[in-house]
Amino acid sequence: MRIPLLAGNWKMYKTVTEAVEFVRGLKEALAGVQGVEVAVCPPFTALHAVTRELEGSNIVLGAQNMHHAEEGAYTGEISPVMLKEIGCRYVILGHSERRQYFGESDEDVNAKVKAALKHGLVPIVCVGERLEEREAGHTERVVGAQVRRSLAGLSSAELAGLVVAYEPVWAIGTGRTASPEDAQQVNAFIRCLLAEMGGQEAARQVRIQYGGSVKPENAAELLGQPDIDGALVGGASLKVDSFAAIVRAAL
Ligand code: G2H
Repeated sequence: MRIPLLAGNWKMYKTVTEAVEFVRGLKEALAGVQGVEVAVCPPFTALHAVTRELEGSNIVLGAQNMHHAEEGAYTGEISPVMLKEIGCRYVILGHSERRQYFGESDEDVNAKVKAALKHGLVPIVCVGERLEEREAGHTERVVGAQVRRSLAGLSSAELAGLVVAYEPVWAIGTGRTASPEDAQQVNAFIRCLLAEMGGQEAARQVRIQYGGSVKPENAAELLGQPDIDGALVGGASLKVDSFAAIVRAAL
């Protein structure tokens, strides 16, 4: 039985003040909710304030990126040790915006995934094809290569414990969502691939989210698919009402 994970990826939104106010509202909106796991992934600057605000609640903390090294002369970077210390449970890795704007490769993502696991963080590993790749019929080839390379060299137990987020690039922040059937098809394909890589048991346990313009209106249908184990939510996670409605759609 896989517990769905609803994670809010705030991207570069919310000051510390706004983050604290938001989390207070979300705690209230989700009080008593059970059977799903809820995470918020604020910008680095708000992690400390949010972790304090989340104490004693049923909401957990995630980060949006990290460096693979424990420490070092890497100006502007944040390490897994720092994220762990501040109370993060999850870290989003290889988001398409990181790949597109900051040149992250599957090999970079792989190094980060290994570092996250080593330090007890659960990676949310993002994969997804571009519009032209989908239209050319290359979705499985592209997503398959991303999964194989980003998760290379992991044990079955490590594969079983992480989270994969399928986020078709053409559906991110565009208002266009993959149909529930299309998303299910790719998530099922990813699960099959993970069975090849880590065995049936690992594939049965691993959680595979969908991400890309998830909103209250489409969440229930997406989350109702057998291989969609939650959502990585961007825009709609920035308002308490819409994020809480998406969480409730998973119940
Ligand atoms: C995809 C998603 C969150 P949005 O980037 O990871 O954002 O829901 O705004 O498409």
